[in-house]
Amino acid sequence: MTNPIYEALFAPLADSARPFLTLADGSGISAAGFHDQIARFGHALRACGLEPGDRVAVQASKSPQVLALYGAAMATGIVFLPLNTAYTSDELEYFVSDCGARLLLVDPGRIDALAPLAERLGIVLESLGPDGSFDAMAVDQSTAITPTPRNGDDLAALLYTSGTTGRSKGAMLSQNNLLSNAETLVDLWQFTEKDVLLHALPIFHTHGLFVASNVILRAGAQMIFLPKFDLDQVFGMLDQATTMMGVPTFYTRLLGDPRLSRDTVSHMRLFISGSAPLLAETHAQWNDRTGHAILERYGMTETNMLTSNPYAGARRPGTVGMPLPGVSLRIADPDTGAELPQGATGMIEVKGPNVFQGYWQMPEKTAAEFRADGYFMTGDLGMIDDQGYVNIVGRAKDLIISGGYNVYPKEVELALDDMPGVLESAVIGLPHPDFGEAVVAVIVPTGEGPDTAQILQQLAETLARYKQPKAFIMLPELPRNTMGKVQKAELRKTYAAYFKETAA
Ligand code: MCA
Ligand code: AMP
Repeated sequence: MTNPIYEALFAPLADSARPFLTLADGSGISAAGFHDQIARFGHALRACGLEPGDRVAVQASKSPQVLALYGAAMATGIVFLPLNTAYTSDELEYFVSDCGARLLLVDPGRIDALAPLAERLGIVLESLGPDGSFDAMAVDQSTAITPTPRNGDDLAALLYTSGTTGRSKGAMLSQNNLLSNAETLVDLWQFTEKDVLLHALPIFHTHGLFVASNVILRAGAQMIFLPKFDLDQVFGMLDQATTMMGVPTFYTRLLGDPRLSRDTVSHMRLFISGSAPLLAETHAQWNDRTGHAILERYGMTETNMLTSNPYAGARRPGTVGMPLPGVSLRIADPDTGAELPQGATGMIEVKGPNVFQGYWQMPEKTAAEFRADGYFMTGDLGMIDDQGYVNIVGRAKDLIISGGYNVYPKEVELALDDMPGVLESAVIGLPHPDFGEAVVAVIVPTGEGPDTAQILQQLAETLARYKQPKAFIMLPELPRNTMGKVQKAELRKTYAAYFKETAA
């Protein structure tokens, strides 16, 4: 094969009149029409001077164009770097300069604001989407493309994940990492060309891009491609879908809507949840209300998907199921790496064709997260029960997952500690009815203490909105152990009911 991922996922779209995408306004894009766009974009990438192995970064609103750009990057061997649209210019600058992107594509309305950044970094800046300058460059290009030869170990995408020490790391994903996982998931979840996936996830992270889109492409299926998760749009299109993938917030919001009933979802084949823990309570409510058992699975940016509840067997609430075929998963002593007996709790460690190639230009960080025998340490604490189901029981990493987005407390604390009126801070995740966990800043003030409105205003310049605290708690001092380490677990316990109480 000349270019495995292109051949397996995108080439089959060419010359096929079958529907591929249905958009929120009801209009459709055929498989062949989408492939034409991939080809045109591929030529435009080459015309911008990009060579195989170069990076193209994109921070643009969800659209078929962004998905076609992904296909074009795969066809031309250019490394795809999608970025959360919530990132501020400061965050964007770090990612783009760290990976040495040659081209940055953004929404048309952002060109003026980002022109100085592009000039400073010496990168080409174009706009993507309707009226985009990149689209204009592509419009007259050929709809036939010869893919650039690649092999399975070549880099396909770079996805940045925040680090516990503050600096984000670019996870390097090869063609085989992505393709092997898509093939496994298509088989396991029994996707076929008859499926229509309701796609309301963002496409700048693994869940919406690689799990959802790659599975659909590999299965030759189609998607209802919504710009974001919006209850009215979801209920408006659900009758045309057979499957949906979402983060737990999708399911709790749907449960909060009176339109959800057995009737509205009786035609659906499968609901899948991931990216954050799905409460057993949500699983049970969904089952009662709709008759469907949500299938929960678990993965990471660095590894794609790792485990899944079974398609045919029992989907057990509060568990993430069994390791995927081809994935070796063990529970190990976090300090020594020694494998622990079944039933013990320890670090979840994994190995398989889905596990990434390392962090971009960070060999020491990469080495620090792999054991000598090649297992990757996920930072999640788990236990395998007597029926082989993996239970995630905690995290060895200091991480908050809010509505499926990861927030590393250290990054927020570093920003807070620099602010006037803040002596020190501890950022924690507290249970939240909508986001699962919400970011909360516990602050030890100096003097009269900080003005929280001013803090939020200042944070808005540097941190994406979803990373900003949803609440502030002022304390005279932080609880510490005898070693002087802040006891975040104690803070989480003390304020566990914070959002329940504030909502009451
Ligand atoms: C939006 N806001 C958030 C979040 N999203 N705050 C905290 N956490 C969030 N996730 C902010 C908005 O900026 C806004 O702030 C306020 O909250 C309310 O916005 P709302 O309109 O409710 O937000 P939304 O547009 O409905 O978004 C909520 C969402 C969205 C639908 C849950 O966050 C989402 O699509 N999440 C999916 C994330 C995802 O795909 N993760 C996969 C990562 P204000 O009004 O104050 O300005 S991949 C991964 O984790 C691994 C690999 C895996 O296993 O999948
Ligand atoms: P990310 O770095 O965005 O790829 O997030 C990966 C992390 O999300 C994992 O290490 C887990 O902590 C968490 N995660 C993903 N899926 C699940 C799930 N089903 N249940 C609990 N945590 C999950």
